[in-house]
Amino acid sequence: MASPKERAAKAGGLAVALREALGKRGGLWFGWSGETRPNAPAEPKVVRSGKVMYALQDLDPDDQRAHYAGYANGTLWPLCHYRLGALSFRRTDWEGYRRVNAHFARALLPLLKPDDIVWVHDYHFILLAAELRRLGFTGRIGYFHHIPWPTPEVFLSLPSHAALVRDLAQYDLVGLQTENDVRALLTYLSTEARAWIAPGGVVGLNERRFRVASYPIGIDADAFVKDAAASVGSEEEERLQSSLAGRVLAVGVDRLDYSKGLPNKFAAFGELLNHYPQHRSRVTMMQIAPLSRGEVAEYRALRRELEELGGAINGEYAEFDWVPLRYLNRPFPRATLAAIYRASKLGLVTPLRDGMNLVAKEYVAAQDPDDPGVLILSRFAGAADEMTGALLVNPYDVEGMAETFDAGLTMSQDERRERWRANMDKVETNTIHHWCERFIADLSQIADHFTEAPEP
Ligand code: GDG
Repeated sequence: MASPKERAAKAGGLAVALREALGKRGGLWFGWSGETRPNAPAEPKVVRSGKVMYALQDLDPDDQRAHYAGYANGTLWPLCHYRLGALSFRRTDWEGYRRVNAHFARALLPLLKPDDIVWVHDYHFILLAAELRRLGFTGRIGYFHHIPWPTPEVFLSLPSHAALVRDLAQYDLVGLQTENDVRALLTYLSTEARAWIAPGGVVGLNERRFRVASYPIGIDADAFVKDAAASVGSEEEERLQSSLAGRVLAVGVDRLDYSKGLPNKFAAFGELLNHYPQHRSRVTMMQIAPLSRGEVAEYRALRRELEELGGAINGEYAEFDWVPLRYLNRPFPRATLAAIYRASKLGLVTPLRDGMNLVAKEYVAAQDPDDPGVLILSRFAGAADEMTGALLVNPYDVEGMAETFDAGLTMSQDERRERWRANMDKVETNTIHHWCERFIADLSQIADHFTEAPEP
């Protein structure tokens, strides 16, 4: 097993930024060890590294299946991404999800001091605050939801919606990616849960007060700027350029996930070659799509669908010296991604629904300011709120997307620079470090919000 430090380093921007924030203040990093064993006791393995203590908890294999592939990725993930057709709900999964949250709380509690602040990440652990409160913890607990929060009509499809939100209310601060997400949760709270809402997103639900606010996540912009600039003239960049032989590159980087809209993106690229034949043999699309959640059936079906679609595009349009679509199912180092982003004239980020989408911001950060590429972005990605210089698309409109790809490929350099500047201003201002600090500062001072917002 990799050491906690190695795991955090591999995990990319978010884990690195959190580790840095913890390293500065000192603190505890608590999570799943990645190991399962029958009847695992609630006793994490603890390792100290500098000012940070890493505590990693094992899980029982049946609990892990019900929690991770079951309720988290089979129920909550499709629900929050508006994919009700892919949603499966089993009471045994819900019970497994509750057991894992309770197990984690029992393992975490002995490591907490009363005045610690606790920051919980993502939909796998929505019940953690409530479980900690049941064990007597009264300190501040915040939660950040990395994925969209669905509108009440969609959220009500979840059979356990009331219990989930009752426990969510045990956090002091609930952070969401966008104002849209905040609106969706507050509307549910006021209409379905009969909560009162005060300005600033302060919520009163029975005896509890908590706050809901948006914290759009950012990236480590400097790191991408540096990696991309360093790639110019590198051996890797030369290999890439010589393989393109003067052709234009369009890039997509997405986990192989049905929320990312990959079949629609492939179809739009096929449509571009079909309806705009001037781009045939001139534009190459590269889709990097590392495999994800192979234990969930929908992901295996998606993989087969993409292999068929990709094969059909290449079969139809390839020349003996040009393959239109390069489709890669494995991850690449961050520096390689930065080099590919920079070499690409189009960044294709077209999810059907996405909490934020960091690839959109990484693509912007990696561009050459004098000759930047064009970001094509789904209006259903959280990033669309900030990336006002992007060309927005509706991924359900395949012909419309092909038209926008063409517009991006033929855009003047002046317009590209102007649009890039607008995006880059946001990427540089709202970095991952800024995001971390803002959330922690708000959680630390949460009591002020409650006194400033009396019950209406
Ligand atoms: C969730 C939400 C939200 C991808 N391929 C490689 C690689 N990646 C990196 C990207 C990017 C990250 O993975 C993916 O982040 P996204 O934001 O695009 O999407 P999710 O994984 O679905 O993340 C999302 C995010 O949480 C943060 O809150 O934005 O909406 O769904 O950083 O670069 N990294 C490397 N090689 C790869 O091949 N090194």
